[in-house]
Amino acid sequence: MDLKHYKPIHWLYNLFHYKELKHNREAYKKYNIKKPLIASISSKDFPDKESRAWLDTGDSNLLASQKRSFSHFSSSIQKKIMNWSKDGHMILENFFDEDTCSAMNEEIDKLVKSQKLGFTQGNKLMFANKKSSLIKKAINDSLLKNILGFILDKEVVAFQTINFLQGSQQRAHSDSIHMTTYPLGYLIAAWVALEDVNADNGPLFYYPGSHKLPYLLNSDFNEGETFLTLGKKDYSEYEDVLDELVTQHGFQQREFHACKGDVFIWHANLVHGGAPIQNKALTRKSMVVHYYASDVIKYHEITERPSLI
Ligand SMILES: O=C(O)CCC(=O)C(=O)O
Repeated sequence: MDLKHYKPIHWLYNLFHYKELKHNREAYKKYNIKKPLIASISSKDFPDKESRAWLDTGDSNLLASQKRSFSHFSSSIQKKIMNWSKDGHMILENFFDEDTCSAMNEEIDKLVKSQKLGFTQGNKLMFANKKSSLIKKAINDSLLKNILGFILDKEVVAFQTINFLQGSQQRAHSDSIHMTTYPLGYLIAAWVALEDVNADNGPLFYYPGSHKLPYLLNSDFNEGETFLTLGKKDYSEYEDVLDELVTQHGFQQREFHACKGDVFIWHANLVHGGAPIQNKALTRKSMVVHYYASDVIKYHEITERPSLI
């Protein structure tokens, strides 16, 4: 069996990355989690199964305008924020200009050529934000962070970037199983089109309204977990259960056909993925940035590993 199946391997790894776990310290105190920061953590460690982000339990259409900072946004952004609870996503057209997108593409090319950035899991270029000040600056754009922070009603911190040169063709999933928070709902993602995207080059797909599905957690698809080992099921079991749920509820798939510079923001629980690439000769340059609210517990539900930030 794969060594990663054994939790003590993770504990040891975490010990060597202790500094990157300190972000969880205050939240462990706040939520009364009596575990070392290096220990495995998952939804079964949280007695309260009901806590959620404010716009999961309340409606942005009613609540957003009650916050003073709401008036700082343009009327177009205000409208998008008000629709957040209903839609679970938002499109910011032409958010990054042509030059900024081209500079990001050049930066990625340079990092790949110099082998400072390599492909993982087939087609992912991860953490360019740690290698490039230009990309770091773009993902910390103040308007973008203000919108994300408003939606979560908390300060947000970028956890990772993933750049794709071609469509991801990833099956439907919600990010909350990969980047889980306690309370639930405190992750948010911004997907940036670094070139035009249409049906040919494997667009992002999503299911509007699917963020209202129950958050799937280990207990919904996995079993056989022990103190020392993770559950026996593979990740594909999760994808199967989610596919079934989406079909049962009759959600309609939509594709995001984007212009270079557009940004698509999605809710932690919005079901999305990468559509098949119709023309394999085409690139689909994009970057997704996952942001956490800074003061919640942040971890990976499937492997029970606390996030390293
Ligand atoms: O860019 C895509 O095609 C999908 C990316 C994605 O699903 C993710 O990063 O969570």
